[in-house]
Amino acid sequence: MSTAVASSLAPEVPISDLDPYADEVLSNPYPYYAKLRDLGPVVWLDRYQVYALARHDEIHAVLSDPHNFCSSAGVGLANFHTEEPWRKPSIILEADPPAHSGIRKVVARILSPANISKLRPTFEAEADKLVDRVLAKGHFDAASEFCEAYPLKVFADAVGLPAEGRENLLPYGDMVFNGFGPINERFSKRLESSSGAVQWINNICRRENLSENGLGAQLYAAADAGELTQDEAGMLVRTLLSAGLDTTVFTLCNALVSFAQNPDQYAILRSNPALARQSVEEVIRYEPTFHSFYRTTAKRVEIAGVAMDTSQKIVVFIGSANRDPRRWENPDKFDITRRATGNLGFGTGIHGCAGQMMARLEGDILLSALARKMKSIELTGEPVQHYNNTVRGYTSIPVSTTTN
Ligand code: OVM
Repeated sequence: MSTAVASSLAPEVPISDLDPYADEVLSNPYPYYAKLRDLGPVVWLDRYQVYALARHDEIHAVLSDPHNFCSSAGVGLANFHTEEPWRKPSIILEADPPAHSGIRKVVARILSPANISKLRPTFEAEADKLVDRVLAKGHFDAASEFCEAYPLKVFADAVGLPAEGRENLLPYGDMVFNGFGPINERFSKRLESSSGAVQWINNICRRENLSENGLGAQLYAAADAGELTQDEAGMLVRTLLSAGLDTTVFTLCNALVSFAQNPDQYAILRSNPALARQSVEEVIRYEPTFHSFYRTTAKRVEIAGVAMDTSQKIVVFIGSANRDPRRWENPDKFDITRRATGNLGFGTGIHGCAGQMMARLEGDILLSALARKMKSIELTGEPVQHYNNTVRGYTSIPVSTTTN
C-alpha cells in the first residue's frame, strides 16, 4: 500500500457510531460525552461522516484558529460548499475574515458593555416587576412565565420590536438551532410549522418596523455612517433575533433547574446576591445552552496528530469541553463558588458570542432579584426538556416558591 509509511506513523482515529441528535442522547448527553472524550482527542462519527472533538483543549485550539477551521461553510452539519443552506447565510456567524472583521466590529460596539449598560435600569425595573409577580403566585411554570417572559420583554424591547408578533421569536430561534444539526425529523417538523415565523422575522428586520433608538436602529445608523450597507444592517437585526432569545431563555431555564436541584447552591447565592454574576458563569459551564456546532477545514490540517483533508466537517461538543475532567476539577458538580470563567459555553476566539455581555446582564439582574426576594424554590413536577439539535433547555419547569 502506497500510504503504508504515513498510516503506520499516523495515529488511528477511533470510530464511534454515536448519534448525538438521538432523543436518548439529547436527554442526558454527559455520559456519552465522557465516552467520546475517553476514545481519544479526535473521533470519527461514522453516522454523519464528520470528525468529533469532545475534549476541552482541542476544542479551544480549533475555535482559536479560524484560518484553518472556517465558518463560511456553515457552522452546522451542512457544508455550504456542497449543500444549499435553508436560509441566507448569516453575515457574521457564517463568515470568515476578512469579510467577517468589519461586521463583527460594528456588532461588538453595539453590544459592548459601555453601550448595553445603559439598559441596566430598565432591565432591573422589569426584573423586579416580574419576580414580584411570580412570587406572589407562589406556584408557576418558571419556563413560560419567567424564563421566556423576561427576554421576550426586555431584549425584544431593547432591539426595538413592536409588542405584536413576539410569539414568532422562539419558534424562529428553534428553527435556526435545529438547522445546525442534520435534516432530521426534528428539523423538518419545525420547518413545516415555522414558515409564518420566518416571514415575520424577515419583515420585522426592516428599518421602518423598528423603534427609533433601539439596537436595531443603531445598526441602521451604522449603515448611514457608511460602516455597513442597509441590507447588512437588516441581516444583523436578523442575527440579534436569531441568537438573542432562545439562548438567554434556555440559560435562565438551566439556571433555575440547577438551583432548584441544588438548594445548597441557592443558599450560597441567597447569602450573597453579589454572587449572581459568577453563578451565571457556572450555569453556562455546567449546563450550557449551546451543546455543539461545527467548523470546516479550510485546508489540509492536523489535530492531535490526526491529518484531515480540506473541506471536512468537525463537530465540537461545547457541552463536553465544559465537563472535561482534564480541564475542570469535579466537573459534574454545580458549584457557584468555582472559577468558571474561561468555559466554552460562549465559544471563544473571533466568533466568541458577541452578545455575551447582554446574556450576562440579563442573567445577573434576574438572579440577583431572585436572590434578594425568593427564599426557596422547589420543583413540583419533572421539568419538561425542550429537544433541539443544538441547544438545551426546558419548555416547562413547574415550581413552588416562598418569599422572604
Ligand atoms: C446569526 C446567528 C444565528 C444563531 C446563532 C448565532 C450563536 C448567530 O444569524 O448570525 O450565534
